[in-house]
Amino acid sequence: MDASAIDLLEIRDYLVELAYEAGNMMTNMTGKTTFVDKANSVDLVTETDRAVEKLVADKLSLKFPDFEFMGEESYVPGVTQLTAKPTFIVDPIDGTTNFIHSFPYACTSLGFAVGREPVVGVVYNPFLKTLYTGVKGHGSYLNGQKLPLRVPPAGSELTLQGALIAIEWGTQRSGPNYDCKINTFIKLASESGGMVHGFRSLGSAAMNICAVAAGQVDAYWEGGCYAWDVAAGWIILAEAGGRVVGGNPDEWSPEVDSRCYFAVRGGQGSEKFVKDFWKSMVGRLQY
Ligand code: LIP
Repeated sequence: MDASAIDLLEIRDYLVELAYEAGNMMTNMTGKTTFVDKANSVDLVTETDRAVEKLVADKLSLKFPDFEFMGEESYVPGVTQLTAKPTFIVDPIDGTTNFIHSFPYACTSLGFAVGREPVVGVVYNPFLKTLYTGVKGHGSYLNGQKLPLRVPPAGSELTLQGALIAIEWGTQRSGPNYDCKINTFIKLASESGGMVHGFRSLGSAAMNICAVAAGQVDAYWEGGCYAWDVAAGWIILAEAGGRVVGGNPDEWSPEVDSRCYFAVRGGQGSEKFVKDFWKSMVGRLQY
């Protein structure tokens, strides 16, 4: 089914309703819920993650029974596959570690893709009450304000040296991917390397991408997260004039489930910025 045959604005409006319901569950439970490890002691899941995903999945299957669903907590490695069918791609709580610590950068990330392309995104942080929405061809907004919020001065170029870049440690804390990230962070920050303005780590892929869409962060680089972490933010960023390219060099059109991403805001010089970033990488990410 082609996206043009689907009422994307109806999808957005319903996802906004679900986001507010999920947000109420999150604010009621933050700091109180138990949690368990998944891959290791920094890859966490709570009963609220699971409860929110069940609420969202059940309501979506009733409302849109012909569409597929992919969620973080029901994903089965090697079994669950993202097809070209219209699919909701959901992270019930993105920033679970923040949620556990009551650090207010946790959100629910509700994406919708057709032909494996994100076309609707809703990201809601109930702690800061920030609702990001994006629909293909209809722009993207933060609490009703059109994105990007920050537009750099005319004539200014996007360059590594002036960039604020969102990064994440992720859950792999040893091995070649970890080494690639750490050594690339050092090179980007160093006087002889990128001498970037700084790094920010919001602890949520979705919040990082939305900060890029708002123009408040220039880029976000991560390897190891999943389609549900980025699908909603992907279209929110695209509708704000930015784009997601690969987290490894020369990957200009990554798949939403490629697990290696470099999200970049719109602006003059962005293509050279991407190439300069890729040149600064120490090694490649492999997921
Ligand atoms: C998180 C991502 C983040 C990544 C973390 C974790 P979760 O998702 O948003 O970018 O660095 O390891 O995967 O687990 O909070 O939904």
